[in-house]
Amino acid sequence: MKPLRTQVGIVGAGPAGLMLSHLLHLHGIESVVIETRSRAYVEQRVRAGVLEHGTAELLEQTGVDTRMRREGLVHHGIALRFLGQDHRIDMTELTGGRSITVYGQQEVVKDLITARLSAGGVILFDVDDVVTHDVTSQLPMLSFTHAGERVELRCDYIAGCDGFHGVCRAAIPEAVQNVYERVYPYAWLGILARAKPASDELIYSYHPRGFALLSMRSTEISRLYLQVPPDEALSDWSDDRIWQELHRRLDTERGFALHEGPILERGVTGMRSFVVEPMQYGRLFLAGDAAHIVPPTGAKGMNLAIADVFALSRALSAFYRGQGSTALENYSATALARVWRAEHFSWWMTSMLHQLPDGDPFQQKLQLAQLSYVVSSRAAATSLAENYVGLPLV
Ligand code: FAS
Ligand code: PHB
Repeated sequence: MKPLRTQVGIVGAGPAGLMLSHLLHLHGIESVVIETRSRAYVEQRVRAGVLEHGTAELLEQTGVDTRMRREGLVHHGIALRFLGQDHRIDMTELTGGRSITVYGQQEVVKDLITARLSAGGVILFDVDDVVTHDVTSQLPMLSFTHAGERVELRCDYIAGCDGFHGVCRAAIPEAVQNVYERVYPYAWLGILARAKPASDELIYSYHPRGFALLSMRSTEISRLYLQVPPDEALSDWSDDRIWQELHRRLDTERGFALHEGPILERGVTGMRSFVVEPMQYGRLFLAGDAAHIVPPTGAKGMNLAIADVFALSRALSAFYRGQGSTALENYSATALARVWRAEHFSWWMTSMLHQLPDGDPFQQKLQLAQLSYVVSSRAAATSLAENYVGLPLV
């Protein structure tokens, strides 16, 4: 048994865990990150693609923005496409200068790993059998196997950043947990293709056959999504079928030249809303997908993880500076206020843009009325814009 000691034990090397370790380091607080997967795996895992204004600013303010500023695409608007017409939402104009940056989550992960290791940070990859211990004591512990050796890591605090399928949420007794959940009757089939994006900005397309999204990763790589049934088998979708359906759902009255190309990555992602309250128990704090999930329609998942750890890092910094533990005690309430705002926005965008399985005509009329209102009312467009670019970090 190998004993280790640190101030904050962080479970998970995704955006939440890595950003937390980076922020704590800048506050002079030591942490150890433990991750089940390999470095290569976490750095190639294709997931989110949109950074909120505040997320991009935080990367810049904390010195991990060089590649993002070089390779990321700053966008000032998105298009809502319905009834064969495009309607641009000028988010920068509506929000007084805020924008989004299109930059893959795996790139953020790479940049944060590089920053942590360059600063002498400790990230243990390929760990197994992680167990939380004594989370209500003054000295909680993480035990795990690493390089064939069982390790006991004593910490002042544990941050559960291990995603929806991690182990940390279970450290909160079920009798203490309040779970809120909604599973949607559809999923997203997503592809990454070596094809020049057919639009400079993202296009959210409402279509009777189902929702489609045109996004991108660079001027040469397209990221595209199709609404499919929740239990859809990827094997039922040939390349031709994928492109044909994308052409149909993204077409407009004037015609739309969607560029095809080799599909580099594909996958089906289920859609759910999920929140566990509280996001803390004893000296365990949950952040990111370990505590909440949003449907990806609002591009909130990764950004919410960053917002959680921004709040947690400030609370831990206050404690270690001798300013007491009030901010730590209030972490869950602070984080949940933003979580529920993002949960609502993600549910609202998802409900407005996706077809119900039964093709309910009343629902379709409501959706078209909502879309028409959003693109014709400055107040409604401003509400969408300020939620999409992200509210200021607190
Ligand atoms: P993550 O899941 O990213 O990271 C958790 C880490 O903990 C992982 O590296 C995992 O290997 C590790 N881990 C798990 N169990 C562990 C254990 N027991 N011990 C140690 N480590 C452990 N969001 C968007 O905004 N837009 C999108 O398009 C989008 N697409 C997505 C597609 C998929 C398939 C998935 C699953 C999610 C998608 N998301 C998207 C949401 C996603 O980006 C998350 O919100 C984001 O990864 C959250 O970051 P973390 O909280 O760090 O969790
Ligand atoms: C992406 O580029 O992966 C992306 C963009 C916007 C979304 C979801 C995913 O709402």
